[in-house]
Amino acid sequence: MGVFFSIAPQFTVNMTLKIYKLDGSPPARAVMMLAEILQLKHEALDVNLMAGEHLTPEYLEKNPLHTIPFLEDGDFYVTDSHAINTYLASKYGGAQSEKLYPTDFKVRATVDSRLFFDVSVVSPASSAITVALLNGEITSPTKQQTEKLNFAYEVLDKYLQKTKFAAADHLTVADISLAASISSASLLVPIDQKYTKLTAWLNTIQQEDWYKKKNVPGLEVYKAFVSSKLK
Ligand SMILES: N[C@@H](CCC(=O)N[C@@H](CS)C(=O)NCC(=O)O)C(=O)O
Repeated sequence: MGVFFSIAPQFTVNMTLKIYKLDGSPPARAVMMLAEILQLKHEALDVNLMAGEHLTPEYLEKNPLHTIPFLEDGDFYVTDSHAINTYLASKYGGAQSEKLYPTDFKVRATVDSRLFFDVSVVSPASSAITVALLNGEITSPTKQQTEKLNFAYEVLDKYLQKTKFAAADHLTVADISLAASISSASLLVPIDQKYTKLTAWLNTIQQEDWYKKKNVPGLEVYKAFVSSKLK
């Protein structure tokens, strides 16, 4: 009876998906990696932050926070890479949805906690250094900045002692966000080899085609910037 309705409308790929991004931006790369994993049909639009394209009245009307990445799904808007990725995995993940963003309350809470760990610990520690380099305030990370990133590495290494990936024994959206952030952070403060689980996890992720295609090119852009500033 219900067989004729087996293709749920929420899994229909919407041709109007637009992703505003910049390859050098770690959170934008996290969204582009997930879009690649899901083979999402979308339009990728570069937003030149240096030219202030994120501060135009049109962009601010849609995204008052003026950040990238930013998602437009028809007339529905999502700000923040973590919110974008949980939305995309839930709505367009199809058969991969349950693995990428599990519905089990406890597993989902663990995925969310790793995503918030990225938002509240890893990304701020990394971007504080990037911004200070950009403003010419530092030419190498300060002791305190280095300690903050090392703390993030230590915590993630501990999580990875419990599960093969950041939140479970399989890849979830948390790994995608953390892969973008940690690969970028490691250019600022190298990951000490003593973090064996973290090093092994990053090595595993670096083998993935979606990582090579959607993280590596932007990481190279970021690396060129960092190398031009670090002494
Ligand atoms: N938590 C946000 C961070 C987004 C963010 O800060 N993006 C930076 C580029 S990496 C940006 O858009 N900066 C411009 C601005 O904030 O005006 C996310 O994950 O999307």
